[in-house]
Amino acid sequence: MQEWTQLWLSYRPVKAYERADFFAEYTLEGFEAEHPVIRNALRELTLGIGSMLGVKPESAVKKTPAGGLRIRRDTSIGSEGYSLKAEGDGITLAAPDEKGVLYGIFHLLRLVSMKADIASLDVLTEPENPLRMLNHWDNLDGSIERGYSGRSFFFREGKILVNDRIRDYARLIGSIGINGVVINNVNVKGDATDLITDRYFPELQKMAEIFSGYGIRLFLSLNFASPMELGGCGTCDPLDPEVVTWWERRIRTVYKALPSLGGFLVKADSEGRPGPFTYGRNQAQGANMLADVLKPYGGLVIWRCFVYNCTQDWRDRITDRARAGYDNFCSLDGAFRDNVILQIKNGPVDFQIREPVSPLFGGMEHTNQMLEVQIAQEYTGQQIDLCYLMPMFREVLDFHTCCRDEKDTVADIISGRTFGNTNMGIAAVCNTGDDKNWTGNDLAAANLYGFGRLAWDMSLSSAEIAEEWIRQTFDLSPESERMLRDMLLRSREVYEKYTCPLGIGWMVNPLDHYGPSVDGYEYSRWGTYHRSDHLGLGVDRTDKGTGYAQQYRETNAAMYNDPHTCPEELLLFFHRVLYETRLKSGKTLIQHIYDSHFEGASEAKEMAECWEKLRLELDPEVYERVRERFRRQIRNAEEWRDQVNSYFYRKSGIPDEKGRRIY
Ligand code: GCV
Repeated sequence: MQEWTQLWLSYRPVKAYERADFFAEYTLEGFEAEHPVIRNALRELTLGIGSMLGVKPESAVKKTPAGGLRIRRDTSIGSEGYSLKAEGDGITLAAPDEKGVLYGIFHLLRLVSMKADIASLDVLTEPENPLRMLNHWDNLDGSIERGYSGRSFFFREGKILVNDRIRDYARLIGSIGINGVVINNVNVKGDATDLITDRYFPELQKMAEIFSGYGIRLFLSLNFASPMELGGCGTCDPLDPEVVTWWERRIRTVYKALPSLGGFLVKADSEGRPGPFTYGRNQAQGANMLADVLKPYGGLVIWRCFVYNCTQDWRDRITDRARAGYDNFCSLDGAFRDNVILQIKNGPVDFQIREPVSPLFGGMEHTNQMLEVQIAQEYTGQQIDLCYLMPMFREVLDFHTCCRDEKDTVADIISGRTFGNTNMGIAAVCNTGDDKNWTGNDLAAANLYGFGRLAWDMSLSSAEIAEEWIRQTFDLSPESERMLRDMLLRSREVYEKYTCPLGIGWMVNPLDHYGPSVDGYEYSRWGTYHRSDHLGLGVDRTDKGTGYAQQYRETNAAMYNDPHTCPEELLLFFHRVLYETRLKSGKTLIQHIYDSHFEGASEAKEMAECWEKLRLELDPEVYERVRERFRRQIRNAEEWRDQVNSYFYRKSGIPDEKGRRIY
C-alpha cells in the first residue's frame, strides 16, 4: 500500500493525448546531464511522461531530433526563469540555469496532466519573488506547533529523518517553484538549539543535498540565546565582543559542514523568545550582528517583525498590539544590513480570517522585506473546515499601500519592483505533516499548491490556481470541476461569516484556537480584545483611539479613520460601533451579526452537500476523509453561530428581526 500520496504530481494516465510525440526524444544543449538538478528534471520527465502518456523520453544527444523536446541554455532569460515554445514537431525549453530547466519541465508536466493543448505553446516566465519560502514549525520531538496533518516528517524523537518522503516533499514543492525551506519551528528550544552543532550536521548535509537537487535552499530557525545555552557565555548581548566572537566561530563551523545553507530565520523578543531588547539593544542591532557574521558565507538573516508585548493588562486601552510591528521597526528603516530581510506577517496582529494589511508594507522603503502568510490553518479552520486562502492572499498582494503613485501594492514591494531591493519575497507557514495525504484535509493541499504558484506569479487569479490544482489532483467531469472550484472560492467567506464579524478577530478558544469562545481572550494578557458591552463592540484605532490607523500612508490612514469610508469588512477592527448603527446594507450591526452567522452555518452545510454530489467521481478514501471533515465543519459552524449570536443577544438585548432561534 502507498504510504503517502503524490498530490498534484500523481501523473494519472492521460488518454488520447495528441502531442505524445513531442516527448519521445529530448536533447540537452549547454547543460550537463549529470548536474543534480538536471538529473532530477530528466528523472521527473521520464516518470511523468511515462506514467501519463506511456512514452519513454529518450536522450537524442548524438542525433539531431526532428522534433521532441529541445532543452537549451539561454542566458537572456532572468534567473530561474524559462521559456517554452512549440516549434515544428517539438518544443524548445530555454533556461538560463538548471533551476529554470527543472521548473520548465514541471510546467510541461502540469500542462500534460491538465490535458492542455501544447501545439501553440509560447510562454516566457520568470519568478516575481526572488525568495519563495516555506516555514515549518516542526519540533525535534516530532510535534508540530499549529500542525493539523499528523507529525513532522523532518524530525522524530530528537533525530532528523532523511528518507524517500523528504525527496517526495522536495519534488512536490520544487514543482511549484519553492526555493527555500526552514525545517524547524521559530520557537527554538531544547534539542533544536543544537541544530547548529555537529550533533546534527551529517543528517542536515544529506537533507540540504536532496533539497538542492530540486532548487531548494535549506534554512534553519535560530535561538538568539545560543551563546548562553550552547556556549556558556554569560550574555547574548549582540554588542558584546565575546558574543560576536562566539557567533563567528560557530557560524564558521556551520558553513564548513553546510556550505549551501541559505541562512537563518529568527524570532527574537517575541512570545518569550530571547532577543536584543533584554540588553537595551534594538532589533537592527540584533539582526545586524548576525548578518555581519553570516556575510562572508552569503548567508541571510530573516528577522521576524512579530514583536509585541504579550503580557498586556486587558484594562489598558492605550497599548494596542496592532501597533507593535510598526512601532518596533519602522523607525529603523534603512538601518539593516543588506543580508537582513524583515519577515512581516500579512496583518498587524496574527493571521486572523480578516485583518488589514500590515502598515510596515509601504512604511519602510530602505529595508528588505518578505511577506509572511500562514497556510497552516491555525485561525482559519485547522484543516477541518474548508478555507481556500488564495482570495485572502490576493487581497493582501493587491493592496495599494499608497507609498508611491504607482507600483505601490504589496506585490510590487515584496518583489522588489517598488524600491529596487533584491533580497525580497514571500514565505508561508506550512500546512504539511506525515499524514498520508500530507495536509490532513485533502482540500487543504490547494493552499500549499496555490501558495507556491502565487509566489512565482502574483498575477494568477484564485480561480485559475484552483482550476489547475483540481485538474491535476482529481479526475472529474467539467461540471464537477466547476462545482469544486466554486466551493473553494467561496470557502473563506463562508468561514468568515460564521466566525468573527467584520474584522474583529479573536473569538476563538484559547490555546488550541479552534472553535468559538467569544470572551476566551477578552480578559487575558495577549492584547486581543473585542471590547463588547451592552451598547456595541469594536476597537477604536482611529486618531481618537489608539492611533493605529495613522500608521498608514495618508490616503489609507484617512480611509480607515472614518467609519463611513472604512471598508465594511474591517469596520470593527478600526472602530467601536453601536449595535443599532446602520451598515451600508441598511441592516443594523446586530442584525448583520445574526444574519451572517445564520448564513455562514447554512452555507457550510451547502458545501458539504456539494462534496457529497462528487462521491461517484472520487477515490472512496479521499471522499470519506473529506466528508468526515465536513461533518466536523458543520458542527463547528453551528457552534460558532449559536455562541456568537447568543452572546450578542444577551449583551444587547436586541432580538433577531427574523425571529430565529437564539439561546
Ligand atoms: C510559532 C502565533 C501562534 C504561535 C506562533 C506565533 C508566531 O502566536 O499561536 O504558535 O509561534 O504565532 O508566529 O511566532
